[in-house]
Amino acid sequence: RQSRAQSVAVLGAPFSRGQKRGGVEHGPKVIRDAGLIDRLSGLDYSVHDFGDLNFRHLEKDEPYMDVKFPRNVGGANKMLSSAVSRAIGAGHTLIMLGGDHSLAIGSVSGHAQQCPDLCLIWVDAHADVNTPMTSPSGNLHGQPVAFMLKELQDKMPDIPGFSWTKPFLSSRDLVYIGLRDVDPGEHHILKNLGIQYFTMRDIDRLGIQRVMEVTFDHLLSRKQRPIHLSFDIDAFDPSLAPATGTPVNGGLTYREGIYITEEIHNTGLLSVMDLVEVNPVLGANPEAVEATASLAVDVIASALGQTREGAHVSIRTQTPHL
Ligand code: 6HN
Ligand code: MN
Ligand code: MN
Ligand code: MN
Repeated sequence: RQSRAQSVAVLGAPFSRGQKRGGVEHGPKVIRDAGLIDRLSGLDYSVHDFGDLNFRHLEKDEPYMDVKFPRNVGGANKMLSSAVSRAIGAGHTLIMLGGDHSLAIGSVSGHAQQCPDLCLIWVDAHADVNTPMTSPSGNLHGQPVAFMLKELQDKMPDIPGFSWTKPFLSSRDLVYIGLRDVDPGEHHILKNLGIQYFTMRDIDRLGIQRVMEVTFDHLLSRKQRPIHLSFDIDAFDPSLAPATGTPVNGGLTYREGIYITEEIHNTGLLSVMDLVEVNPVLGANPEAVEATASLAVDVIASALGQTREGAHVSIRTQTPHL
């Protein structure tokens, strides 16, 4: 039906300084423990597990304005950016396991180094487009998109740790899905820049099928190009994904989430997927953690072609039992 990259790389980014709660750095481990690599191998890919990045922790990292841990976040993302760029340059489809969502700065920018014409689909309860001036928390996981957008260049101060990166994305090359907790400054940016977004209310009104149709129409109708999918597990309803730092009621159902990733797979254009904000320390019990991690595995597998209708391996050679 569509061409499939033969090679998927998995890269862990155990990092939590984009917000204040410990534990999200264990995301890569619990997602792997939930069986990610076997699931992807079962989909007929050659899977390259690149392991986890080894981020250097900087002791001295005073806030800049209200921005917390700027040098740690900047340094980790610089490292992630080159790792992502290398993996894409080597021809892999890449799955980046976070870690908190500040990691999208490095992931998307590294991807853009290799694929300057990429488009970005951001599945999240939050818009993550605060600037240091609009941020209510000072947490960088609420700000990654502001670092990417060319249109916000003059709104972004020079933050220590970020001299390596420049805005590279146009606001028309971005679509949000799942929003339901948008800060006033973010709402102003979304409206002012005319960004295409679908809140949970929009999903209620239009249905997820129509939402995906309009998403692809917006991003791909002029030309086919690589897709970066940045998937925050808190896009799902907290009943499905409880082990996460900033849960918001009224999120995606399991079927809506899987439909999003199935449709993205069906474009044949998925190039990088981030799966972020799984925090095992915040699960009320082991079952809550397992449910969240196994949901993460399900959406990743679905983005890479696992179907609900089933599939059979194509018959390449005549074998005696056939
Ligand atoms: N995330 N809008 C809030 C803030 O602090 O800027 C929450 C951000 C959440 C970020 O979930 O990746
Ligand atoms: Mn997010
Ligand atoms: Mn979020
Ligand atoms: Mn196959």
